[in-house]
Parts: sequence; C-alpha cells; structure tokens
Amino acid sequence: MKSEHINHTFLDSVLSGEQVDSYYHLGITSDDPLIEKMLELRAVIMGGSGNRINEFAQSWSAEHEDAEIIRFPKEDRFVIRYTAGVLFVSHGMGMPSASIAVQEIMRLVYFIHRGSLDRISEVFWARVGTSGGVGVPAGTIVVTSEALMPDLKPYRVFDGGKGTTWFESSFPVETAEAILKANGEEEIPMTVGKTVATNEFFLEQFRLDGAIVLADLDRKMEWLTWLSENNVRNIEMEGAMFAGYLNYWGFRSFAMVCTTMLNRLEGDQVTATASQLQAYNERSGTVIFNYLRTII
Ligand code: R2B
Ligand code: URA
Repeated sequence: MKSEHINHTFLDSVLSGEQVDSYYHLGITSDDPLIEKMLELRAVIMGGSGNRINEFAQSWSAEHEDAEIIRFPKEDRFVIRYTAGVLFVSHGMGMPSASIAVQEIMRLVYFIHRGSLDRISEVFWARVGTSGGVGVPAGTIVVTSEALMPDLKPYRVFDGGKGTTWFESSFPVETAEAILKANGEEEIPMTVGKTVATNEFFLEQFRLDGAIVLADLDRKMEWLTWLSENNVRNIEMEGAMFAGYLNYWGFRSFAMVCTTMLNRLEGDQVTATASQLQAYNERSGTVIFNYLRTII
C-alpha cells in the first residue's frame, strides 16, 4: 500500500477512538455494532443497481450455508449487504455518485482491518456493470485493462491543494488474467481491453439520441473509431475513478467486469429485449462469482 497516500491524520484518529467516523451516505458510524460482524471482510463487490446487489448477496449467502446477510440500515443512497466475507455495495450512476461510495467504503475497510496495511491490501475489489461496446457484439464481457476519460486521459479532479490531481488508470494485469482463467470453462464471450468512463451518458458518449445533441454522425464515428484504434472495447461511467482511487491507496487486486448492452459502432439506443438484457447482465455476475470462488 502507499501509506503516504492514506489520510492517516483522520483515519487513525478514528481508530484510536479520538473521534467517531460517520459514514454518512452508508448510514452507519464507526461505533456501530454492525462493524464487529464484518471483521472477516475479504472482498468488496460494487455495481450500479441496488436490486442487483441484493441478488448477489443472496446468492453468495446461499453458497455459504446461508450465512447471515447483514443489511445496512440506510438504503436511499446506496444498498449495502455483507455476507460470508464479501461486502456488496451499489454505487448509483456516474463517478460523482460512485466516488462517494468508494471513498466511504475505503474508510470503512481501513477501520474494519484496524489500519493493518497488510490486511487491507488483501481485500479484492470489483465493479460489475453494464456498458456500451466499441466494436464488440452485445453481450460480450469486457475485463478492463485500463480505464480512461473520453479524451483517453486518466481520471483527474480539481482539488483544493495543487489544482488538478491526476490518478493512475491501470487495472492489475494478474487479476484480469486470473478472472479469464477462472472462467475458462464458461461459454461466455470475453475480452480484455481498455474502457472509457464518461461523466455523461449522452453528450460525453457522443450519442445522437439525447434531448440535447452536440456531435453529428461524422464526429461521433470519428470519436468511436479513435477509441477502437486505441484498443478501447467499451464505454461506461465509473471505471476511471474506480481504478484511480484504488491505485492511489495501492490496492493490489481489483477489477472491472462489464457486459456490453449494444455495439456503439451500430447505434446509440439500447434496443435488446428485457430478457436479452437480463441474460447479458447475468454473465458479468457469473464471471465475477467464478473468480470470487477461487479466492474466498
Ligand atoms: C453503465 O450503465 C450506467 C448507465 O446506463 C452507468 O452507471 C454505467 O457505468
Ligand atoms: N452504460 C453506459 O454508460 N453506456 C452505454 O452505452 C450502455 C450502458
């Protein structure tokens, strides 16, 4: 871990009991008795939708002798469940929402593991999600190698200290390879490639079907072709921040596994039927569960 990047001033004062941390958007505090039930935490699995998180937790619990499912009490921002060593967390849509979930969960992980960098670094993180494919058929699973913003530059924020802070965009190669290996028996189309994460579903993804449109067909195809030539395989809305914040603390093992709902080279609208979309969605869950079973 990169200890110099961890906010020890605040987090260690919580550990020592000088102050109680309020994980405001999660709806718990560091003195909540719930925390004692999560000491075996080994993985954090995130996804956009609360329903999906609930289903994940139920399946994981069923595989582990119906292990107790701990429900976080507040559900109006994020849905959070803990069961059998895994924290399942919804993050909403987009980096502004997901960054809140990621930061508060990082604080919680630090607290649960009493600031032990060895134990914290062993926690595996994944985002399991949906995306638009770039030159791959709908239903393909993309395991991200690197997540960039729409200008193919890494995630950055305007911060109070130095102006703009840039974050690292890469995902650990070994983890991506291990995910492919764990799914060798599955007949699921899978590829490893770069992902673009945008701050807007319509404009920053160069869609022509929004209420507001800024690009035209030539500009859209020029952008999508540029992405494709640079080995981008899908577009979504959280990955660049996710990689950036986990790299910043120096987590060793994390991944993003997204299913593609359409091929953006062929259009903008998601037109697959509800049952097709459900089948595509299930694939990313299958892929991450197959990997989780190899590590937990
Ligand atoms: C993928 O799908 C959502 C938008 O439809 C967004 O959260 C994402 O990254
Ligand atoms: N999610 C996105 O962000 N973009 C798509 O095209 C599909 C899902």
